[in-house]
Amino acid sequence: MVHLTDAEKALVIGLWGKVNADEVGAEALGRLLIVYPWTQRFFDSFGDLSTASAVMSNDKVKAHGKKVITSFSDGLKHLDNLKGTFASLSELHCDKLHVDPENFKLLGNTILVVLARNLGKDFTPCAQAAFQKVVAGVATALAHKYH
Ligand code: HNI
Repeated sequence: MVHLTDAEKALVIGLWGKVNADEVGAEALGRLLIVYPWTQRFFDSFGDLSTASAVMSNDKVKAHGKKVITSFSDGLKHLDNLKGTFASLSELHCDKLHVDPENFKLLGNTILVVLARNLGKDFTPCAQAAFQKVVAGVATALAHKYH
């Protein structure tokens, strides 16, 4: 279970308000597909993913990144109940989408990279630690219903 102190929660919510979440989602999903190209197998209907620039300018990647990050943002409002919040999405990714849950950790990593780029000096070691807990908590919650 992820546990954030009240100060960490406030830090996370405050910093999240400073970034353009849709852009973070699109860039994080794009980076996932580039850095870990085997993740492309889940998105064979997305068209051209053959080069880094094709991935980053692909409208379906952008739209799906936005969808994923909207759900992630919703999780930030429920940091004390991530498992409940992501229960049905966990079932969907397991039963219907057959996404290996290791991929949730990989996406968490690319979200951190994009936050670091966007927040610059505001992404202090405390903020990094707090967000690291959040992405780990979301990944654990999304994997919770796997069987
Ligand atoms: Ni994910 C669909 C949320 C990580 C592969 N995913 C969704 C939807 C949401 C969502 C919301 C839309 C559900 C619906 O249509 O009802 N995904 C999330 C979140 C994370 C995540 C919050 C992690 C933070 N998904 C991943 C990862 C992969 C992934 C890491 C694969 C590498 N997701 C999918 C696929 C779909 C999907 C595939 C269906 C896409 C489609 O529309 O065909």
